[in-house]
Order: sequence, then structure tokens, then C-alpha cells
Amino acid sequence: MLGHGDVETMSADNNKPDDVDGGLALDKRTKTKKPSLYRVVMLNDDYTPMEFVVLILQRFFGHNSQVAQKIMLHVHQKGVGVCGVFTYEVAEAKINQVMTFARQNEHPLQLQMEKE
Ligand code: TYC
Repeated sequence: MLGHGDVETMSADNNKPDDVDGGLALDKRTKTKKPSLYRVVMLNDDYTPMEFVVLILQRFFGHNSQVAQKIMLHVHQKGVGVCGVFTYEVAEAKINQVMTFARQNEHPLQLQMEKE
């Protein structure tokens, strides 16, 4: 139990105090939790043009043209590839935006989310 002016050590990596009071909820500092991360993966298909996939990887995932080309070819050859890693809400938003844009352009491009 900590009194006024008592010293409590802090683990540097996780912003959590070392447990010196048996878990009793006396610590008033902000506790942070790292969010779970999710891979956004792209699936190959026989119809979506390669240039369209490269455009998606640049516009929605911020890859430069060289990296975008490499990811696109990986998906084309292996069947699936990672576009990026995000929190759940960001991953979901990217998938919705990309699949909406693909459908508007009448391409069957499919993206999925995978927990890291
Ligand atoms: N296989 C497609 C073609 O030959 C290209 C492609 C690559 C499509 C990646 C989807 O996620 C994809 N036009």
C-alpha cells in the first residue's frame, strides 16, 4: 500500500506499476493498453487488372509504386498477400473503402482481415 510520498517503481516497457499493493486499485496514473493488430490481406483473382491493384496499394495503403508492384506480383503468384497492418477499426475502414472502389469499377477484388 502506498502512502503520500512513497516510491513506486514503474516497468519501463508497459507503463504499468510493479505490483506492490497486491493488485489493490490505488494507482491513479493512466494505464495504456496496446491495441490488437490486424493484417489486411488481398486475394488474387483472374479479372482485376494488375494496374488497378497497384493503384489500390498506392492510394489506400500508401505504398510507393515499386513496393506496390512487388506486393501485387506476390498476390498474383501466391494467391494472397499483406497490404498492411492496422487496428481493427482502421483495417475495417480500408477494406470497406477499397472493396467499394473496386465494385464501382466492376472488379471482383477481395480483401480480408486477419488477426496478427
Ligand atoms: N491476377 C490478376 C491478373 O492477372 C492480377 C491481380 C493481382 C488480381 C492481385 C488481384 O489481388 C490481386 N490480371
